[in-house]
Amino acid sequence: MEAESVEKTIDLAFHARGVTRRDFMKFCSCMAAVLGLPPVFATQIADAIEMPGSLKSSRRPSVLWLQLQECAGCTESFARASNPSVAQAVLDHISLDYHETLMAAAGSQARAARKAAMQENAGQYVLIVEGSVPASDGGIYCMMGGQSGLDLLREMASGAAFVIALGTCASYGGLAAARPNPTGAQEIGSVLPDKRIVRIPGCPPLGDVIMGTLAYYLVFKKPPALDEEQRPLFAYGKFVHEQCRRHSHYEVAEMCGSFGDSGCSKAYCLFPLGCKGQFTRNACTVIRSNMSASWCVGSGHPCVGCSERNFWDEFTPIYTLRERRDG
Ligand code: FSX
Ligand code: F3S
Repeated sequence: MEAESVEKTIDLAFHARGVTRRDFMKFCSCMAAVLGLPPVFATQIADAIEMPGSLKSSRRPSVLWLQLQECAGCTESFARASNPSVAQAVLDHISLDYHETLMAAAGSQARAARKAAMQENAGQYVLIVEGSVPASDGGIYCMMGGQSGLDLLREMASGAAFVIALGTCASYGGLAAARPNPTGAQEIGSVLPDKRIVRIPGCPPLGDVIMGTLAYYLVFKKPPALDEEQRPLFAYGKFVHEQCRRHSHYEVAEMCGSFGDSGCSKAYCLFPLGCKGQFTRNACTVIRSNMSASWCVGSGHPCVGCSERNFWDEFTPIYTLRERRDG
């Protein structure tokens, strides 16, 4: 694409969503902060999204978003990132070529757009997968246009440069894989053994963590640093409990005893009500959800551990205690 048309495309994408240059730069600064990068990287993120200089002649990176067995919460969360208009404009600009919930096309038109994007960007596109893959009985529990989600996932992953398992369902199987798992739901990695997959768990995951991971990939052409579970360290490096504002109450045993009691009104620790923040790695305390409005514990509800493997089976019933750790 020529330099001038690249500039026009991003201007149009921003204009259509009422996004100013100032909004965009603020968004890039926020992404740098989310990623734990020094402020100077905001310019690099802006450059990578706009593709200036020598990169102006390159194609816009294509993103394909596949929804399997899930509730669309990951998409909702993304749409409620801290600055959704800018995030959406950036996605428009970097070419979100297939997303059944967000795209205007449906049915055969959507499938045609997906096929065209896969062919034109073979080996180069980013694949974001939301939802677990039902593998029992040949994959018949999730069919799209006559094709099983299992087949579609394999087909779409084969040409992807970078695969993101978005949400706890895609990362670990999630709700559909909880006992007794009637559809044989699995994490996507189990049917893509040859692909390196970045996990962004959470039910739903944090919108800014999704965008931050994409922004990092655009700048550095590789995924951010990952932990042993292939989760970005910038978001999953610490336990919720370590950064919780109620931690000081935990340390002196100032606890809520029941919902609505005097401890709750003083925002004491929710551990006796089943808080799983000690066992859960995520950045909710810092990044938060719903346009940075709040997060579970901030709203007075115990952390349910939604970003951990098997949390539906192992962390339930929700309002029951788990063994206490030191610290
Ligand atoms: Fe829902 Fe996504 Fe949970 Fe799963 O988020 S919020 S059930 S992680 O795949 O849509
Ligand atoms: Fe920790 Fe949850 Fe209390 S995160 S500080 S146990 S409210």
